[in-house]
Amino acid sequence: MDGCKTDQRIGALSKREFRHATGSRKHRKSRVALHSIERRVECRMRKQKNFFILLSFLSLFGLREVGLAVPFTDELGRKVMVVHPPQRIISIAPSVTEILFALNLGERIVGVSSYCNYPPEAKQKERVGGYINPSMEKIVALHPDLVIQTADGDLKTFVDRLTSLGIPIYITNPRSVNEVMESILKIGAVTFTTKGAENLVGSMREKIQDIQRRVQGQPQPRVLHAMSVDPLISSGKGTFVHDLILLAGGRNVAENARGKHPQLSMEEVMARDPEVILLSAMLSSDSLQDQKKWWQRWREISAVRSGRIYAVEADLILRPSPRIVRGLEEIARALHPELLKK
Ligand code: B12
Repeated sequence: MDGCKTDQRIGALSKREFRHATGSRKHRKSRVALHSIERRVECRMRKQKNFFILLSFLSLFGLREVGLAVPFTDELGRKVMVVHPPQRIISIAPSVTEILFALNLGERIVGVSSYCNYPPEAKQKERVGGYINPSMEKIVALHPDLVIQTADGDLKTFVDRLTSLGIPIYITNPRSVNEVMESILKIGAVTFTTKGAENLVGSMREKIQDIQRRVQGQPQPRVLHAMSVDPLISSGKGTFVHDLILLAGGRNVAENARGKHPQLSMEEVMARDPEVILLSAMLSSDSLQDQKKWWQRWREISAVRSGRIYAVEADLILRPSPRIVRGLEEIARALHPELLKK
């Protein structure tokens, strides 16, 4: 008989039945209390036992076989139910695609954005549109059991529509180098590849610390990051590019500008007088040669006069992915060429 049910029935006894069953008033009190505690403990133990039997059953036969979805909270604080483990993943951002491949999940990816070009295998995957304008129809047609995208762009309506169709979407939102690593760990959790994610982040941390050690105590040049010219868009405080500049031993001249991705006028750039300019064209079709030439007209700027304008591969520093450590190395080499020879 179920102890929990018996407990409830005791509660349902009439006053007379109760007195008859339990003897004198004084003893009754303590006996009833003891009895009820025993019952409750017995009930709890039985429930726990059932729970452990269920758990061992699930781990033996796999949570997926019984179609169990596990709750997660994404990086915007949204609740997402993810089937264990997801088998048909769509990535809507190059950074997410790089993370999934680094976690050996390439075979489970059924769709990527048209900007996902790394690793080369990513180019063989079905394309679901741009990273800020993905195609709802293409995504739905691929029957994903998990979609992962970034908070970049204005995709709230898109996310709401997809959610209303019952497709789980996990949104990443890393705004610092630490958050990039945290985000990798969270993607590891959502895809049930926690160990792989921990190893990946561990090796990223080691490389970051190594670079920090090397640039420690060195002069810190004033740095301008330009992801496009005309308009000149830079990276301000609250971005992982800002962090990369600091970790590489520089000072970001755009740190006090308005907004995370401030558009700077040439007057503002001249007033901040960068000693190093880092160019990383947002789109690979933008010619870096043309950009470098464009800067030559601003001889008032220290970096232009001394020829310290460096092209840093955009995919290494504009994507919050494991490859930012290679981007960091490139930036550190540009700022301290004597310390980090190739
Ligand atoms: C700044 C910028 C970046 C920044 C940050 C992106 C961002 N946060 O928007 C960084 C450096 C990370 C970046 C990277 C890339 N970018 Co970019 N980027 C831009 C740029 C110059 C400005 C975007 C902007 O103003 N963002 C500010 C606002 C929109 O973002 P926010 O501050 O994060 O705020 C939003 C979110 O918080 C969101 N939000 C808030 N609450 C919620 C809730 C939910 C549910 C959701 C979903 C969202 C959400 O809404 C807010 C307002 O819209 C545009 C060009 C342009 N002029 O638009 C290109 C642009 C968006 N980038 C582009 C590209 C190609 C890239 C890269 C693929 C380049 C590369 N070589 O890899 C990478 C991909 C990054 C990745 N994750 O893999 C293209 C996209 C083309 C397309 N059709 O998809 C654009 C349009 C440039 C271009 N001319 O082609 N980019």
